[in-house]
Amino acid sequence: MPPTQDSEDDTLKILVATDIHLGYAEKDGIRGNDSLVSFEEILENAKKHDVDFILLGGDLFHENKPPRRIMHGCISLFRKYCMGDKPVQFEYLSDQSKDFNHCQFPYLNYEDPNLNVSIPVFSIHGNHDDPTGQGNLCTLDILHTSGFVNYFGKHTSLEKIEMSPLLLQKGSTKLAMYGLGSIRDERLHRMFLKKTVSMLRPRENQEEWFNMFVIHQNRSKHTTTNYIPEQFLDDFLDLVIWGHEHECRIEPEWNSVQNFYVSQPGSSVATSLSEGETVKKHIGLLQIKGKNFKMTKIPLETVRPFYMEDVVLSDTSLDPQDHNIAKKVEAFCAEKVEGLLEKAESEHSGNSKQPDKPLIRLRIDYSGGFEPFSAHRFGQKFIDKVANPKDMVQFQRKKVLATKSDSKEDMGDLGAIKADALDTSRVEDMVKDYFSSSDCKMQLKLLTEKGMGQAVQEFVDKEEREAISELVKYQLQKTQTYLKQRNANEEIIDAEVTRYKEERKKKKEDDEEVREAIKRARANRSQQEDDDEEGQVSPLDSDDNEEPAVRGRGRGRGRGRGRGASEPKSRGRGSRGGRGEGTTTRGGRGRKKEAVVVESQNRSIMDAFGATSQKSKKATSSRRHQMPAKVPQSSINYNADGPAKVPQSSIIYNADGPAKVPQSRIIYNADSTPTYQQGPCQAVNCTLYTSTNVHPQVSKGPVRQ
Ligand SMILES: [Mn+2]
Repeated sequence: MPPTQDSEDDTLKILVATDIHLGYAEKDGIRGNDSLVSFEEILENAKKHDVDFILLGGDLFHENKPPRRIMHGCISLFRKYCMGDKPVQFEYLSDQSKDFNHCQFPYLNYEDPNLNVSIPVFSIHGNHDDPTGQGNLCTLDILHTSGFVNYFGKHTSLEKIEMSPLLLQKGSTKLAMYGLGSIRDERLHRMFLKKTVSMLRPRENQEEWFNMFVIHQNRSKHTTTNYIPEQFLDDFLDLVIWGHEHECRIEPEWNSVQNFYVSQPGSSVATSLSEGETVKKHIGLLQIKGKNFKMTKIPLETVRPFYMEDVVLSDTSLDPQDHNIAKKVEAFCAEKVEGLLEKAESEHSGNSKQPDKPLIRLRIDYSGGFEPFSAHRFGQKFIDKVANPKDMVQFQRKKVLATKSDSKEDMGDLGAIKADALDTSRVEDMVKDYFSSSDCKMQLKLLTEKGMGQAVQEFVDKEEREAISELVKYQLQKTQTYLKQRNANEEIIDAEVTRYKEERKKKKEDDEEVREAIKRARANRSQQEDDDEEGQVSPLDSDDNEEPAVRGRGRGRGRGRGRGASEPKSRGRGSRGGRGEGTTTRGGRGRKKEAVVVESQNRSIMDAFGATSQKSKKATSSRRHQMPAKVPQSSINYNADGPAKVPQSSIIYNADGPAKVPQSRIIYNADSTPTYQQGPCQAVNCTLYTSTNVHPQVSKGPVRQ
């Protein structure tokens, strides 16, 4: 039933999306445009559904410094879909100059007389596109200043976060929208515990406001402190839009302890071949009327299909003793892939922009005497049919657990649990674990574990490719200088090195060292990027096309269940550097050289190590891979005459903002207590959620499934 005109006037319509990751696998000849294509679909939907505004929950960009082509694509799309004459239908009640005081133009883009905005976009930043460097800026600052986005939720104080909401009103509906851009989970966790995070509420007519919070943090428990429990959040909230986790759980989930709903839209592009990413991608049409809301799931039709299947060889009729077993195993797996390809064909959305070549991942458990086969050779067979021929298969073995019976079911479960636990680890923690639990030979003598962990994190999250090699170089240099000063001779050199390392650890010099290393890495990078302008293409760099295990998987992105594998400690140093094929040669079992195994569990770290050293060698040639020819910009029609309202050439910088900025009419009150009760509606599947005056008799079950 179409809503009546009356209710339209009172209903705020918001298009909700998070984790668009523009520029993911940007250099991949096949997948290079996936993120932009889906982004266009998202914006098309905003236009089609005639929303009041678009709300983005962080990680609009995959990289902190997105390539020019990606930034250009993004701006082109914003310009195509979000500019125009359509009037903005809601009122803004809070003080713009305060809400956006971190921005050069501290006011809303649609209130700028020089801009003609039809669909305002509100966004917080994520962990991939967070503010860094001089001026503490991020891509959203650029988009805010250029008038395409209203960037909110930037809190720079490390001691205290005080969130005041953006206050919007449409008809009788009043929305208080809180936002918090991504902060390192540990730090934010600590701040919550110290009670230094607070949310301000309008003092008057508190119960009339619908309170929504947009956050971009780990939601699932990784280690004890690197996630944000829902219980930390204020219970006066009605709805939390949770960004960062890539699995689509957009259907609002009722948290009966906190009495609010959580909706986790998930990403619009798969950035890892993990289970969470196989869930069908959606965005949401959020309608808020009074204290009620309705979240309508909109399936994304242009997302590249991704299928994953587990194969347990010992559960099949295959016999490991068979003299021809290697061939048979491979044929068996090829058949599985064919099956998935058929499925992909039959499930194609019909949208011409949805790519035909799916992502495929087979997780092959080869325990029970089977041998892995060459992932590379296997992938070659599907090079024309699959988007990721290089990393289709992942081999893993179940750990033999002495205490348990070897019933396969038991093993399966345990394996899964184990895998899950490992997957959710953060890179830093994994580095620390790796060095502290490995035997003496593996422990670091000269480098500090913490510094190394941070450098790896930087490599992963920001793709600061030189971070690790620069840290190594820098720490080495410092140690050499120290040894020279102390005239250390050969006999005492080991002891001196250890001593020096301990001293630095005590003085917490690693932090400073990492900063310095990253500074150097960045300097290197800009140098290389200049060199890249020469347009050289290095065939050696084809591994850039890989979805690297390290790319942005840290901090719980994608929930990466697929990464778990057994034998965490069994891999020697010889397994480094296997990033190129997404495979790793394992030593020690007399296996043929071509038997390659993807054991992803430590892979990201080890590959990061290996890849960095490779990168630094290669760096002088070129880091640019083939530029995909098909760029979605082609779908944008440029108008030679320009838009009707051509902006004036002279921009007047006005610190006070334009005259139209409404004065703050709202008085905030930090310690108000909510007086109303919220609860779920009766039927789980009913589309209309209400958040007031309903007793939560029907529990929607635990928040985490
Ligand atoms: Mn994220």
